[in-house]
Amino acid sequence: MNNKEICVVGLGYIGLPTSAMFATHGCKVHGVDVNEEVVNALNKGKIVIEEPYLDIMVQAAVRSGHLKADTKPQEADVFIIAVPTPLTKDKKADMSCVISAAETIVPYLRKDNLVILESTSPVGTVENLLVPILEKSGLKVGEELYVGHAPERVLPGKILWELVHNNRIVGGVNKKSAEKIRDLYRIFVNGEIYLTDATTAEMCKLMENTYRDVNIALANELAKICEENGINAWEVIELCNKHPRVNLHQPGPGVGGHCLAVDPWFIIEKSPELAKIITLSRETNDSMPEHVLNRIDDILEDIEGVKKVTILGITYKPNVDDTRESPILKLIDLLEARGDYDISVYDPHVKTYKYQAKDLIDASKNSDLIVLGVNHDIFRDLPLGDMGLVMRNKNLFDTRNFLDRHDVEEKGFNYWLLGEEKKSS
Ligand code: SAJ
Repeated sequence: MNNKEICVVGLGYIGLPTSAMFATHGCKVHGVDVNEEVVNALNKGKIVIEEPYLDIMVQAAVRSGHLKADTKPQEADVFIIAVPTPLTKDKKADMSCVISAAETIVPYLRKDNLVILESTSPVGTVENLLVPILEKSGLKVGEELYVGHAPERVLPGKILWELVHNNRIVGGVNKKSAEKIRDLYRIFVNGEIYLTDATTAEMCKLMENTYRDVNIALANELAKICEENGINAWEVIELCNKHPRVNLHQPGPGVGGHCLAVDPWFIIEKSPELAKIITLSRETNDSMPEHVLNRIDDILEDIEGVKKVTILGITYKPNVDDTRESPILKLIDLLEARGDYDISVYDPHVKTYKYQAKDLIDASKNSDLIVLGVNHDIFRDLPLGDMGLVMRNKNLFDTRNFLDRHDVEEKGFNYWLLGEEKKSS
């Protein structure tokens, strides 16, 4: 089994780690990407994305001769499609990459091949979109060509660990397809592998991220309600979660990333009339940057003229360099649109950004308010004493309940918290 030849189409956040995993477990992996920069870098043992330890693993795989890349597929035992499925402007799944990936592999398909879709996709994609394209090979799907869906479940920042240890769901167009996919992933997966049909696997993947999105929306709604009622939402959550069957999530400035903010729309697209809670949750989470803006307006309402806001952290979650769908970038757009805010930003994880200051002191100069947007570890011990010296007004708004209120207040700041009464304590 470990000497399989595998062709992986799409060398991004999922395709590349998966390729490296198979290659370092003895398989011969032929990676395919439309981006020549990615292909050339990979053939030199280099990567263009940031993920802990992935560079070392890719280098080892390329050096051993088990991993190489090209812009075209080649014949193999297994084909894995791991291309993006982004949202269009009107919140529909853009399946163009899956379609073109499937079409490019058709000429290379042989009897007894296995084709696996890893990309997160709307329900019915394997049966109604992928299979009809693969049938152009002349092979009978389910008998001569095995097909299924093996959605990834890994958390950016922990991808390599989670690829090995997470449980996986594998859905085939028939039982034999699912079993073949399971046997393949067994090469490196230590977690359980559960078999089902392809359509159920598609729905499972979408629902996992939707579950999280809906629960975060509930926490964000609680935060707004607590603000109105003079209660601290974070204390409510902590105490409620002492109940053995309650697991309230964390409120925040919104939900970002390429998964939670996207996948629920694939369900809404198919069943708009029925997906009521899911739609409302998406809207609730998308409303959070504006809610944060309103809080900023309130905090600074007594200041005449242009006000300066310093934003710490612009990524979609802590300790990553990824800004896709970041709610803090949406907040910055809203501040810009107001017209009477000067903005400075400090995020050491992001190399270039228009308002990026050179350090925390530079970012704080003449500022009226520090907004803690992302709870990066590096912000745990802020030099608030020094920052306060160069600020015009010493206000701090914590959108993540991350900083120590007493420490902030001891340094002479007014402390404001998302999910708590609007007045400073
Ligand atoms: N967030 C909150 N409150 C919370 C938890 C998260 O506001 O209580 C926000 C974060 O700040 C961030 C966003 O949600 O903006 C998403 O972060 P995340 O770490 O929850 O998820 P992702 O998007 O990085 O990865 C998710 C994971 N899915 C689940 O945990 C169900 C991952 O396992 C999936 O593989 C990935 O989506 C994917 O590719 O689908």
